[in-house]
Parts: sequence; C-alpha cells; structure tokens
Amino acid sequence: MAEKILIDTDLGSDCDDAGALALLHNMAEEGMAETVGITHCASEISGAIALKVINEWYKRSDIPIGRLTRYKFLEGEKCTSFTKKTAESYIESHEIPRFEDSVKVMRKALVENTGVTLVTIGMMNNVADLLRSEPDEISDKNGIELVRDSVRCMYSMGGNFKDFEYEEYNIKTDVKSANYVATHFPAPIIYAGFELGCDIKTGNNLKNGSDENPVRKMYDILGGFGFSWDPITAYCAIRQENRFFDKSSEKTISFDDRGRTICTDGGKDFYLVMTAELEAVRAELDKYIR
Ligand SMILES: [Ca+2]
Repeated sequence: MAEKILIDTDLGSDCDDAGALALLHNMAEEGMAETVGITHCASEISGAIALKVINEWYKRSDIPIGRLTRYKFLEGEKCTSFTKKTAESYIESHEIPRFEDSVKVMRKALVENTGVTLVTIGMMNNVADLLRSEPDEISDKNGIELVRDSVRCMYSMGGNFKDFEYEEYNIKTDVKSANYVATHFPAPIIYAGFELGCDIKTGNNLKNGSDENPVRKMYDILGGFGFSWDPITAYCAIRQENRFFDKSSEKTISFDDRGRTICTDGGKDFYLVMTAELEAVRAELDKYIR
C-alpha cells in the first residue's frame, strides 16, 4: 500500500532535506508512497523554487508546493545556502514561479485525501498555523477538525531522546510552535530524534548518477555526504513497519522554553529507536537517495 505523504521542510540550511525528498520520490516511484503535497516553512522564495526544481528532476511536477507567505521567517544566508544557487539558476531561464501559502496547500491536501501521514523535517510553524486555521473557501472545517479527520499520524524530525539537556535545532528555532503542536495535534506524533541521524552519513549513491541532479548538487556543497536526520524521518513515515527502527512505548512528549525534550510515560506519542546496525541503516537509506 502506498503511504499518503504530506511533507513540510525547511530545505535551505542543510542538504538532508533534499536527501529526504530524493528518497521520497524514489520510494514513490516504487509504489511505496503517494505524495499529496510538499510545503516549505521558511519565507524566502528560493526554498520553494528549489523544491520545484527537485520535483521536476524526479518528474513529479504534479505535486503541489506551498511556501510560507504569512510572515518572514528563516531568511538570510544560513537558511538558504543549499537553495540559493539552485533558485538563481532556475530563474535565469524561467519566470519567477508563484506559490500558494503552505497552510492553504496543506488544507487542500487534507480535503482531497484521508489517511494521510504528515511529515515534518523542519520547524513546526506551518503545522501550528494549520491547526489554528479557520474555515475558509477550501473547507468549512477548522484545522484541528481537518487533521483529526484526514491525518493518521505525524512523523517529525525533532527533539533528542538520549541527551535531554540537548536543544535540538528544529525545536529550539521555534519552540512555541513545537509546543503548540505537541499540545494540540489530534493524532499520534512519532518523533525522530537528533540522536538517530548524527552517526549516519548518506548521499554517496548520488555520485553514481547524473551531475545535473539538483539534490546531488546540494550534497556536493558538503563534499558529497550529509547527516541523515531527515531521510530517516521520511523513510519511517513511508515504511511505518520496518526492520531498522521501532517505536518506543506510548509517551507524552513536549519541550521546555529552551527546546529541551520532555518525555514521560503514557500518552499518544512515540519516538523512534534504531534496531539495526548503522551500516545496514545507511545502506537502506542510500538505496533511495539517488
Ligand atoms: Ca530539515
């Protein structure tokens, strides 16, 4: 069965978001996933343009793309170092594309689909605003109702379930949104913590393909390898039963003001635990990052 995936990304500050998208497109090609929308959680348009370029490369121009238009967030050099060049070279030969706001794209995807798995590999601002969204021309349901009726669960790259003093980047960058989502999301959230991806470097397989692949170009900025936080999250969302990762027992998960993880027993949430050797996980991810 193809898992219906709606994915939100902060593509721009690292290449592993691009790796997650390559993995998603290749797993979809093999019938494991159906992508119902891709949204960007930062406001500079280069991120959304880079998503468009990646989708075109993998022949998936049909997938709706949303960008953050509601306010400015994550702008500047550090947040666009992996997307700026891609976007600049795209607009040399194309008109600047127009994108709908991410929350609209999410709402539409949830009106048109049920049984969706939401995936976040960036900050939680778009999902928080989706939950806060009011009935509109797309649906007479509010955001909580739409998610309750159309989303099965959410896989999120965020937190740290090994070192509880550690402030993980996606969470600490927007703690308020992360906690709003942790408190209000009306379905299970499965967190992929920082500790899972930091010992696995993936991307090696991209070198065996075309040097025109925009994902390869983003990995080349780091010398051809990237950490694996986002690919792991996307992989586990697409193959929710797999032999590489297990879910923890039921937990309640939130974050303190600095972004440190708070995890207590009992509740609707989980975190992922690696159950295979690092090399086996790396090989499995690299199989689809090409
Ligand atoms: Ca990311």
